[in-house]
Amino acid sequence: MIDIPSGVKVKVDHIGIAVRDLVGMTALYEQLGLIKTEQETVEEQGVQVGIIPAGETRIELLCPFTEESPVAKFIEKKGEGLHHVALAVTDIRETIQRCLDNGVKMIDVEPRLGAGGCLIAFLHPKSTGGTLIELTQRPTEVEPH
Ligand code: CMX
Repeated sequence: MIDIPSGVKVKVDHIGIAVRDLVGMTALYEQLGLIKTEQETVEEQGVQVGIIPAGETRIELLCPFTEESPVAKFIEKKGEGLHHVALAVTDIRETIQRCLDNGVKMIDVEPRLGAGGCLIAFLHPKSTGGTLIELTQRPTEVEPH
């Protein structure tokens, strides 16, 4: 059994959904009563992100604007749909190390800067039964290293 330190709290930070038509999909969610509050361009990932709060979590609609985007490659290969699940962790470096110690293949062994000043790291879908999992640590919980 894996030894999880006491006090570790994890929740679903957001669910990333790959879309071709950000405007059309935003309208669909608005019909369901979920309203997009922000839109952000993440140049490094080649996506426009529509942020839709949903209770304690949020839905992020990911619309690629370049063919080089990992999301564009995903849509080409698998079609639109669930792209990743992001888990909010309190200590991302500790979580990465625990994953590595247990043989999980990480895309990022060092956290990098994501949207909103969060530190993020991805687990490889080959190690997770096919779901891309993102770890994210909010800026308030980011400690200087
Ligand atoms: N969910 C599940 N599987 C995925 C996936 C996803 N989101 N993206 C890729 N894969 C799978 C592919 O289907 C492929 O599987 P098979 O080998 O069985 O066919 C495998 O992963 C490798 O994919 P690939 O198309 O050959 O692409 P790459 O190896 O170049 O990259 C990956 C794959 C996951 C390493 C890359 O997409 C990546 O680094 N992703 C993390 C970054 C990212 O997705 N950013 C967008 C998020 C935007 C944001 O939150 O801001």
